[in-house]
Amino acid sequence: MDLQIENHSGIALVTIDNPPVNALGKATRLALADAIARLEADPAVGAIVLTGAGKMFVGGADITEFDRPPEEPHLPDLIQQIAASSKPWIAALHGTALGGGMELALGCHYRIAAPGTRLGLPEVNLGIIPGAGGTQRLPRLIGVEAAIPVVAENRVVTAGQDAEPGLIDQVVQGDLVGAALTFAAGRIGQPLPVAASARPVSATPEVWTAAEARIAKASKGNPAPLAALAVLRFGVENGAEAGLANERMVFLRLRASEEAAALRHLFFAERAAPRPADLRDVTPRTLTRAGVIGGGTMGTGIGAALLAAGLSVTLSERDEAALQRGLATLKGLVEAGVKRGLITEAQAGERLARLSGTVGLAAMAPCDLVIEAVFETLEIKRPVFAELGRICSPDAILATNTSYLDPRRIAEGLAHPDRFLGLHFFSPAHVMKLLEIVPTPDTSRQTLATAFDLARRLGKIPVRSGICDGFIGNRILRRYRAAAEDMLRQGVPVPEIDAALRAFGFAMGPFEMQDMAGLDISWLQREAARAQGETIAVQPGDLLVLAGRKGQKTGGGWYDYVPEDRKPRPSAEAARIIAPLVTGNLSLSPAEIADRLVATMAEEGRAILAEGIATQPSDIDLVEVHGYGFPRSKGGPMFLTERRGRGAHGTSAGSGYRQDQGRGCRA
Ligand code: T1G
Ligand code: NAD
Repeated sequence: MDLQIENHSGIALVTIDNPPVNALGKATRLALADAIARLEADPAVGAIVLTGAGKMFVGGADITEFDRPPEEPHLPDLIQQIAASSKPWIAALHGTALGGGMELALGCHYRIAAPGTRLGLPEVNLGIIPGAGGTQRLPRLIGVEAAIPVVAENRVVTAGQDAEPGLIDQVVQGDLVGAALTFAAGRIGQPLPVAASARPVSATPEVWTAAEARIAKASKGNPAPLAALAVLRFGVENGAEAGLANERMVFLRLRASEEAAALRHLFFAERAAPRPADLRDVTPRTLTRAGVIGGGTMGTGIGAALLAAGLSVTLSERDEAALQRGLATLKGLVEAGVKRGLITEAQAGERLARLSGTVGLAAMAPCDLVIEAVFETLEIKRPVFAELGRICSPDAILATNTSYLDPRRIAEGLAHPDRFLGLHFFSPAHVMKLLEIVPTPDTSRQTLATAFDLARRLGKIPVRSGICDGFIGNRILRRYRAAAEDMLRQGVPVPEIDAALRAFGFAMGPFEMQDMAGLDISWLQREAARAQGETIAVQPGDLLVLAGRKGQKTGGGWYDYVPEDRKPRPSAEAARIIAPLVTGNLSLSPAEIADRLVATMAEEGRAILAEGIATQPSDIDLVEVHGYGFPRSKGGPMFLTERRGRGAHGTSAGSGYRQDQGRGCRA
């Protein structure tokens, strides 16, 4: 369909109709180009109302076209034709007007909006900039200071709330199109407003300086936000015509960039994640009452996430003292949201009203979901589930948050095992978006579909994992760390390895990360395995732990630390302790260090795919980006090595990135 045109007493009503988001794909642009030309030439048409069918105005340009060269008609040209029209164009906005959708509205002479309509220019999230006039028209409508956060910082404004004056001409309750037609009727034959691009605009040097510092700090390896600011400023200082030409040039350059390709890859992977194709025919159960067992680090974070998603939460602990500690921690997490301005006091109060505590498991009986987060030992977890199996209803979903234990062993003997699975949250659980969903062979499709639906309600990125040691993320983490320690043994110094990974885009390198978490955690795991008779060679980390260097918590690990300062300082003492295990004098550039470690992650990812533990490469990228700090602007290890394997840039072992590996996940 793409576009419908109706005539209402000399006013043309143009409705963009391209489900699901009215994206401005080529067919829609062709229909719009034809409509613009016909309506401009039709003497019977005195004004035009432009609106969107369905739940929104327009969600943007069609991102699926961005892997191909741009095709005519180009959106900025169509918008320029509307802006230059001799007849008034009135945009009637509802739902969302994002990216090219907002730019289309900015090209119109007037904008009428339903209250709550969201307008934004999220292009920078995709590694590009607004490419259809937004960087030039918006500052001339609402001022530079108001425009910068929208153009370069992904700020969304809402009609009837904070949409700046000058952006929305009328906010109308009820019949939006009717109000827009009436508004249009009053503009027929009237002088048109001064075109947005022709309006004066200016800003003080302080505005640019403050914006540049703020945006540089926040943009984390994504060049688009600063580019958007620079393009906006260029137009202010050189005029709209030059500004529009410059915007187009910079947009096309970024559109073809590796960063933009990476961010588009994640955009589509993130939207597909909560709705796996093989579960779309299953109706998820409705969950309202959740139980959380264990009020420690994870249990309190999980409880806060469940409260934020609107469920009631009963927190269970071993004894009253532990329960009070857990409830206090959980309340603190909710109240921290108020301090940080994320929620209001009233919202915090409403959430805490849905929180209760109990000692033991009896109060879990009415829950339709129970998530266990007790100590990481089978001897404690298994009895918890055995008792839950007796107490809870047969269709209550029971989930373990275990990191490393085999869920099948935790559920041994459990009544109705079809409703059991692993839900592996990441710490802090109310912040980290990744959720590894780990079904057992007995888990039903409805239980699985309900878990994915829960993830969506929690605002998480769910990834299905088969059962193996560490599931997807921790298995790759172990391989990554081992590769870094191999590099260390070959002679590459610890600080150089960490610096290379920070330069690549990680917040910290593998050794800094270990110092933060504590070297003793993995040392204890190795010692336990050795005690079971497993042969594990002495690791550099063993020598450090045995020398009392467990990381930040002991004032030293791979690095030295001074009290009250978490800044890692290269340690001659650590180097001396591990020297017996350093046998080479390998020297690598930062890019070679990062390439080798990313290639190792991808190699483990390919093994995970081959074993059916993960269903598709993009799931592995989501795990790394949302669970382990892999830089978004690189797209993930599978994406990056595939692009390099195709010679996009840099060097790296094999590609191995094949779409649709889909072997189904071995539960
Ligand atoms: N292009 C193509 N497909 C899109 C799309 C888009 N812009 N937006 C969404 N989809 C797909 C999405 O992948 C999913 O597909 C389905 O539509 C429903 O999406 C010139 C160049 C609009 C707020 O960045 O933020 O304009 O999985 O589940 O929850 O300067 O989609 O069903 O197969 O997210 O109702 C700028 C991106 C583009 C907005 C709707 N615009 N989209 O949310 O639906 S660049 C954006 C969103 C641009 C100009 C530049 C959201 C939404 P599938 P959904 P939703
Ligand atoms: P924690 O030690 O902080 O908390 C565990 C809590 O469980 C304690 O408060 C303890 O009192 C309580 N508990 C123990 N037995 C109980 C019982 N029978 N009934 C009720 N409460 C009981 O541990 P944590 O870090 O929150 O980890 C919990 C689980 O989550 C573990 O399986 C762990 O592997 C997993 N996990 C941890 C992380 C992490 O980063 N900490 C990340 C993901 C998953």
